[in-house]
Amino acid sequence: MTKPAALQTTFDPPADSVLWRKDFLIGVATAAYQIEGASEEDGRLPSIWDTFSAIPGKVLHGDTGAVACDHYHRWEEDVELISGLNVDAYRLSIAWPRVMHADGSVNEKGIAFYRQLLARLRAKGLKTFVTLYHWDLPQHLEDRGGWINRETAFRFAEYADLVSRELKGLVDAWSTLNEPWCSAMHGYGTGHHAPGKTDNKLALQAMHHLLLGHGLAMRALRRNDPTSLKGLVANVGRGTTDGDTPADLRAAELFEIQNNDWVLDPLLKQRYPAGLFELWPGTEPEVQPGDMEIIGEPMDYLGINYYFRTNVRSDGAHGYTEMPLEGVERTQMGWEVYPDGLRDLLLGFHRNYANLPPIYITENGTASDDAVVNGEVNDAQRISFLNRHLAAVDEAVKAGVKVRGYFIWSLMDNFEWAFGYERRFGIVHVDYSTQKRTLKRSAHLVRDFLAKRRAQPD
Ligand code: IFM
Repeated sequence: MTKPAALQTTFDPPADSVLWRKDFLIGVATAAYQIEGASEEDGRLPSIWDTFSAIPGKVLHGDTGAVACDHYHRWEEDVELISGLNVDAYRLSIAWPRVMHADGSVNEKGIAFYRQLLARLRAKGLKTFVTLYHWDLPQHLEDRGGWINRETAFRFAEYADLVSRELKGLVDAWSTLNEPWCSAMHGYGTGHHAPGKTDNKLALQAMHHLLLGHGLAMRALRRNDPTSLKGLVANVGRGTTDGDTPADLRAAELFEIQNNDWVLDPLLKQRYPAGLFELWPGTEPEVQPGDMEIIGEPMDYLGINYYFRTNVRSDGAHGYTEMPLEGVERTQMGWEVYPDGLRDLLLGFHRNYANLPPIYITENGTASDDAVVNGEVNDAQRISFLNRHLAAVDEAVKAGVKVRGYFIWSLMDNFEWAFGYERRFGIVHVDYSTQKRTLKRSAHLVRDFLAKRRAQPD
């Protein structure tokens, strides 16, 4: 499926690129369930992903996060790995079921793990970007309705309160949620993710409670840790059409309303976009007075995760249907490589939201079928992907969008949710039978570029 392309295999941004600026943060990212393993250790409670991945047929090859990259035991080696890449920052997530008992009290062993990890990262001079919720809801909360239950938003705020009291001073930037679109849509709409429900109306309600939880958590974070940055990480998708009818053009708009505005409008305009209910009539969530003001709590930054573009056409009714383009470059996930989409979305958000906070690209990267050959991993497609997406960010910055940094997804190969361990997103290869980490060629190039940048006079 991947179109053979002339792949760029060096990493050498032009002299006027924002990448050379030392205050433009470059980092790598991971998430707890995808790398930690140790799913039953030190009092960690089961999460919805432990339950979901144990159901036959839900995850490719029956993979689970029980061991993953064994980061819980290998964190010291992994901090050395990150620090050796010369990056400025590391983005990680905290496992809610590891740090909070079911009665709401702190699990001392769980919080101690993150305290020592964050302290070591800081000691190495790395900035810490910490996500509170990257999809691993404690199972006991799912048993009471999960994100369909309004109460979960309040439990989330209590969790944010506890963690920010415990870890205050060790975090440079907090993110409340990672990709609420995926939690709501894949968790409750398509059912591809835990907890595996399949009803768009539930997805709309889950989204409302996720966003309400975000707003309540923002207030707790601000109270407990006033000097850190606070925000949310949203995944966004570019939707275009190769059709030429007004209905096709509207289909592309509806795609972006569903994928982007559904999350960004409530956060930045305190309302859901009307087009969402044009697409899915009768799915309006229950909203209580005051909810939208809580959701619209001002953010210090917005995290943007971008991966690909989707081509759509009108479905002949009120919606869109996906029409994959032929002859385009695709990744191991089957996703189209489309760097212009990142630039265009950033420019669009800049135009559309007067109160858009500064942006960090909190995830961007690609999966490829990488293997170690004679001790080396030549991930040419990833090198080309990173070069072109970073160039797109540079274009957006030059056009006036305030982008402050960029995180590669991911530091290392890990548990790619419903695709298990088959899909490799890391710039570091992981051999899951030995847990050996091997720097891919992309990691060598990023490391060497950042060493050169550091050596430049200020
Ligand atoms: O691996 C995921 C990550 O957890 C969330 N954003 C997208 C990545 C690639 O699918």
